[in-house]
Amino acid sequence: MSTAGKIIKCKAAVLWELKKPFSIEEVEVAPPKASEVRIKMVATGLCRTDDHMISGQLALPLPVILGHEAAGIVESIGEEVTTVKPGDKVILLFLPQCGKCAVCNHPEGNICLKNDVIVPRGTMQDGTTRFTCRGKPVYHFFNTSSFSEYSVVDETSVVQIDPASPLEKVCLIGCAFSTGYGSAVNVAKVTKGSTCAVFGLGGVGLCVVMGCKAAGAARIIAVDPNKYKFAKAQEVGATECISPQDFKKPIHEVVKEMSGGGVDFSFEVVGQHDTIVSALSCCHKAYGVSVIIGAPPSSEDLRIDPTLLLTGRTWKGAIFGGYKGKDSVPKLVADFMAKKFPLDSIITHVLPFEKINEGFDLLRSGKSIRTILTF
Ligand code: PAD
Ligand code: ZN
Ligand code: ZN
Repeated sequence: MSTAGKIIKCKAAVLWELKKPFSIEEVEVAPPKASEVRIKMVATGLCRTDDHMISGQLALPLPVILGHEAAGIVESIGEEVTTVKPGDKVILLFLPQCGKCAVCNHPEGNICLKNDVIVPRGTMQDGTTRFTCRGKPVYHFFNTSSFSEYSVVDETSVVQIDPASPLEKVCLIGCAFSTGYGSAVNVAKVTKGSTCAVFGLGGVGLCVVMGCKAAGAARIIAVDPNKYKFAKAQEVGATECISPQDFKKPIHEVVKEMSGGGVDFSFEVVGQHDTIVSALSCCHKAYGVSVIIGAPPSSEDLRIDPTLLLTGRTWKGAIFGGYKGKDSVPKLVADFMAKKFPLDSIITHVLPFEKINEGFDLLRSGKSIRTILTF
């Protein structure tokens, strides 16, 4: 029997309070309104950004259903939806592409002005939510909320992909892969024969390494205090792996010495002020480019010595690897299907959705790269 137009009761992982485990609850998911799409989730990755929300490092309204790295199947559509239809396989886009705003119409930049990422409201465009639990409205997250068997998103936050693609893998194109890979190839524009340094070898950092390799970097210096990550980093292209704990001097000095004065491109993929400054300092003072990817605490300012930039360095940052989602995600899925890059290397665990708290424990203890939850 069709569920279109009806409220769906299903399971979701609700975060009622910061720093607490998720509670698996029965929620009611209202039908999509005009320009909205209801999706049956198939697979979602666990990203550190979700964990930053749980810990309070980034601010958002509660209670909330988190999750933003996901793939699923369209269950039903609201009026005026034209780009997807029931039954389509889709990837959710935590950065929307409305196609109409100043950013969408500019060749560079991808932070569509309809985004709910920079200052999250946790609602649909009309200011209301589609989730209810125990009689209370529950907030959305990044307009995706993939930690639920069903979710409602704006049409601008979802894109159809190749129906043959394995959703339990390509869900990573919804965040980690595109963010990391795009930061190397689109944002830094890594050049052939260059030397790169990558700080942080989680799911996103390893995809930066893949992007540097694909762009033809000759050396990729991978930095992480957790040596468990080194084997994976080498598997995807790192040429040298170092831990800051093995040196007495600051890690940026070590990287500068290793690269004869500074690397061409550096990437911060941790989300801490000290590593942001280390990454900036270790790129060459005259022509180095440093890219911030990690999400630092939203309430704190960072002070740096402006001379670091005066001598010629370029300091950049990007969300979702600079990709405009609706245009780029289907192409990245096609590239994955053509075996142009691997996703298996970064998937260390696959768990049923109900084991979400176990998945986050693995991430926090440094024992996983990406955990995929399947529904
Ligand atoms: P992760 O927790 O899987 O990886 C972070 C890695 O950093 C781990 O391997 C840590 O061991 C390592 N690390 C910790 N301290 C240091 C240090 N001092 N020096 C070097 N490495 C260190 O996270 P992730 O890969 O899912 O995400 C990484 C960051 O990127 C995180 O802040 C997340 O919020 C952010 C992110 N940003 C975007 C974006 O669009 N900009 C997208 C997705 C994730
Ligand atoms: Zn993410
Ligand atoms: Zn837009």
